[in-house]
Amino acid sequence: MNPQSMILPAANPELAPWPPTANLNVEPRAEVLSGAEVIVRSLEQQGVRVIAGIPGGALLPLYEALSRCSRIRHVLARHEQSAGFIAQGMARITGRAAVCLATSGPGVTNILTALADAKLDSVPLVCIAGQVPTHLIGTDAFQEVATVDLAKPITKAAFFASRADELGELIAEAFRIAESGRPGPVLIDVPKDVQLQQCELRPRSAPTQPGAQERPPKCRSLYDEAAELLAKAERPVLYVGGGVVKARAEGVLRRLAEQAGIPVTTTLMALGALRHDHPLNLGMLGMHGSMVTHHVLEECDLLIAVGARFDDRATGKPDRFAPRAKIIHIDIDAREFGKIKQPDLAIHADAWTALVQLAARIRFGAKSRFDGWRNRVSDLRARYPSRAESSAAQPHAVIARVASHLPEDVIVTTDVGQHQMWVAQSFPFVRADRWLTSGGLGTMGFGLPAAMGAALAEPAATIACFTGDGSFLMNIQELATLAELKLNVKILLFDNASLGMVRQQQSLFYGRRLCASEYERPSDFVRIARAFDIDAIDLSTCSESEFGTALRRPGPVLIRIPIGAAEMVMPMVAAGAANIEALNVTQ
Ligand SMILES: Cc1ncc(C[n+]2csc(CCOP(=O)(O)OP(=O)(O)O)c2C)c(N)n1
Repeated sequence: MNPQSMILPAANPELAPWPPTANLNVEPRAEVLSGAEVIVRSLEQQGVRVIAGIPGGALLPLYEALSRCSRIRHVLARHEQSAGFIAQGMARITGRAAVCLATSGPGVTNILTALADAKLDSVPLVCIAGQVPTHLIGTDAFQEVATVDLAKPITKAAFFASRADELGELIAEAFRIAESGRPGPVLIDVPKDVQLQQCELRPRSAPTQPGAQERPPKCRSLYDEAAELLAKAERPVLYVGGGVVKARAEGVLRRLAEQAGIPVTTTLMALGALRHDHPLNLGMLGMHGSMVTHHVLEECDLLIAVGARFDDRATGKPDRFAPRAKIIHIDIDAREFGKIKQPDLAIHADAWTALVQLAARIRFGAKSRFDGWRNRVSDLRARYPSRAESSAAQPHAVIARVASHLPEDVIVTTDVGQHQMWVAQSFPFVRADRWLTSGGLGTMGFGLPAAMGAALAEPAATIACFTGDGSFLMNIQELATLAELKLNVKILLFDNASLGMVRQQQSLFYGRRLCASEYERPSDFVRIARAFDIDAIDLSTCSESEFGTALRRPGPVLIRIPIGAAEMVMPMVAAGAANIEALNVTQ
């Protein structure tokens, strides 16, 4: 792993050190703590400063301990799913596991979506769930659900805490698992009586460091093989996924691409890994990717997949994806090899290490070998300009306008639907680690709470949250939390009075039979936001200077942007089709 990416727990001078510095001559004294106090201490030891959650009976001992003996800031979300997404926002920005809390039963079932979302997008989270007292487990007690059973398939690990004295180890282990190798969410289910149980606690040794384990084997000779494949190739392409962003390997990616002169296409998760205007950047591939990418991949003879998992949205029909290419697949998670496409060479490594090794093997003069290929790519670009470049299509034009008022280091979040794809296609991304979208699970309702989490992690940043009216309604209650916290979140609400992406699919693939995709009575979002005490304006009635001021003034604001219901995201690959068969119609 890139050493720079190992963000160690931030030292908080305000907090008493724990464990106390060991005095080797004196037997360390055991302390008597409750399970809840052990949890709080352990979270502090991991450097946690902010957590999000909602209390309930089964979690009240933990909340009592938080208020009595900790300076950890608790953010009271208005729905547990949002608490999970707030934690995701923090984790996606810092790269460290963030913490969310949910009480037993409905609190847990509400937060599961955010955990599943974190699993598919490899986001490190630690969720602490309250559980009914041990003696009631299995009795269908009030607010009892089988939390660990529910969480297991959608988390990296799910633990049940049966004793207070094991909580310290469990929490350290949860952070280690969440952050090491391929990151992901971990849940700990803690019965109420275990939170109340007293235990003797001896000071532990130093906390484990993130990424300290799960090191993939050294595979030096495989890099030589990769270099040989590249030396024999004539039309190589780098296919870059979220693993590059997780490993903070964007710098070395650029170096490799430039040294060897290889065109780069990124997945939705890796947008910005190469600046949007970099000459080697082909743009996004997949269902709503650029036509030029589809054509380049059709002709490519060596695909170097780095931290990408050949997701169906990226590949389309897998056997028609990059059909002429040999494949080198580099991934931190060996389970990805051959899952969708059989690689000719698999390298089990984190993206940073692998790209450094490959870059070191680029032969002098390699770049000029691919001059012809780059010329061909330029021809294809001219033949298939992206829609964002070629038209003043309303959504793309609005996105460009929004971007022109935002700082270059803006953090961008989205919800799910057409607006998400328009932003993916045309926002001028310069940094991938400031792009937060629900890629794997595609969860409507992600955008606003994730933006709030990002703002909590980086209070000085500007956060632009692009959302659709359908998605926004799924976690609209968080406007209350936003008003309370006054975070610098700009909500760009694309209002087409419909579930646009569903409407689009019905229009294209279901004989234009629109069913349950249009709102009969659209909501008045400006009034709703104002009722929550959030400033709000409507782009159809405000001047350009009001618009710019709203985006630049610190603090939250909602801007309603009317979008024609018939607007479509193009190109679009139909489900089951090959990417090269993408539709590219204009309504
Ligand atoms: C929680 C959830 N439910 C349903 C879907 C299926 N779905 C995908 S896009 C979409 C419509 C989104 O509408 P909106 O947020 O208004 O965005 P638009 O497509 O109009 O830009 C739906 C219902 C989903 N992705 N997530």
